[in-house]
Amino acid sequence: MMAGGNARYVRYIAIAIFTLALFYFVSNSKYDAAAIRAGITKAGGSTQTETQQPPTDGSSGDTKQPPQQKPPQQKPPVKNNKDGEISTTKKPPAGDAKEYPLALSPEDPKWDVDLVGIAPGPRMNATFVSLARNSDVWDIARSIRQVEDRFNRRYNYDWVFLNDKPFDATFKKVTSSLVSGNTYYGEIPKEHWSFPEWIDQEKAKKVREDMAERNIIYGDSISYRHMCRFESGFFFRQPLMLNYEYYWRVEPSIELYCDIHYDPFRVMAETGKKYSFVLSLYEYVETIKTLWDSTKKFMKNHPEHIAEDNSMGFLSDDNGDSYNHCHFWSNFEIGNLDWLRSKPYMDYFESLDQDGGFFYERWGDAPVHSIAAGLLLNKSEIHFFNDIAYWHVPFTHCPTGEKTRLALQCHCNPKENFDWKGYSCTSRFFDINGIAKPEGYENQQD
Ligand SMILES: Nc1nc2c(ncn2[C@@H]2O[C@H](COP(=O)(O)OP(=O)(O)OP(=O)(O)O)[C@@H](O)[C@H]2O)c(=O)[nH]1
Ligand SMILES: [Mg+2]
Repeated sequence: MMAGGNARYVRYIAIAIFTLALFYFVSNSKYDAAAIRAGITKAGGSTQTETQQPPTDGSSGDTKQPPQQKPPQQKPPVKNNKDGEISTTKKPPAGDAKEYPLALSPEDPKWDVDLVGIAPGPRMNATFVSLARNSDVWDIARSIRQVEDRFNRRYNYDWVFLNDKPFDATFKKVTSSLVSGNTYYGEIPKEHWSFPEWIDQEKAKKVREDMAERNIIYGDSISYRHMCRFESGFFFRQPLMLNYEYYWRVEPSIELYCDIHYDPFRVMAETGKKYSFVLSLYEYVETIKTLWDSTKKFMKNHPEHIAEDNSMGFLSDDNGDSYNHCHFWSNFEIGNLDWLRSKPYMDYFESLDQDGGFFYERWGDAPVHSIAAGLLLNKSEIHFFNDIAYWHVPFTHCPTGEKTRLALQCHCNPKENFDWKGYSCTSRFFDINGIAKPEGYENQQD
């Protein structure tokens, strides 16, 4: 009994020693492996762990995935450094040279593999839209490149081009090569780009001559007037536009200064917005002398169209008696086409069109859209996109707040931000909506 008991103790001790030895070797070998891997990474080579991750933004096959499919993690981690500023840690892409051969010309394999990473998530029924002449081709090309680089290369929304003349082959070739979505080209019918029969041609001519004498910008232009009327009442009714619910208007020679990280169309759809802007200002009074009188007449004739919680406070300082000339700058707009096609908007446009101010004055589509949005929509349906940094000669919207600008990799000069300067109406928009102004706005007032 005693001898059997001793043998058991010896066996227990032997097992314990063996287990300890095993644990020692295993833990030691783990330590070695970690140290070696760290050494390789520093030298710039690849490791097992890294090659299992996606090589770079939008690796091969990504472009063919439906947008709903979740793509690999694409953003490098963002972290705060010692000073609390945002910094982005960027690693060189992993993958060996054999798997990713240098592609120096379009004929080489994998030429366009790394350029486009498709954003996950749903797409809205939306399109970009540009009214342009054939001669605008290089200016619109510049705009498209900006929009694609900062946003659409990851979303691939369509682009509709409209013109009062047929687009030529160069225009189509250049623009379709730049747009990542489908491109469509529409010719505007004559009735949407001409004088309505009720316009007194003599009277209209005298106005143009008078405005030319007084050096009112575009005052003597007939085509500019057709353009303003078309943008006010017809672009959303073109057959190509009937396919869509949301639009984003893009003009030639604009700039986008920051990455757009989310889908603005989706913001519109999911938060019930119908109209949006990035810049607002006072209209040149000489061009819209009787626009408010016409608007008041419309309000009287159609009280049923005026929204209960409207933005009259943005448009008027005396509760609607007179217009303060504030408007959203319509060379940028993201909006809902169904709203523009709705009875309230159409009744407003037709009432203005009958009054003839597109030709007897020089009413712009910006005040027309703005007054319509201000009166026919509830406040909650109008959105200010602080994140979309934008320039159209001569004004800049550069997001207020350094944190935002760094995170969005903006390249605009914050000093040029127009938002809080005296001639902007954006401050008023914040006030009537009870939105707190962003930190630092006081330093950008002049
Ligand atoms: N097809 C066509 N498009 C036009 C015509 N006139 C203007 N446009 C377009 O209408 C939009 C507004 O015209 P712009 O000339 O940019 O007018 P603006 O923005 O008031 O003035 P700018 O300071 O010159 O930009 C742009 O997208 C132009 O390309 C025209 O006669 N035909
Ligand atoms: Mg323009």
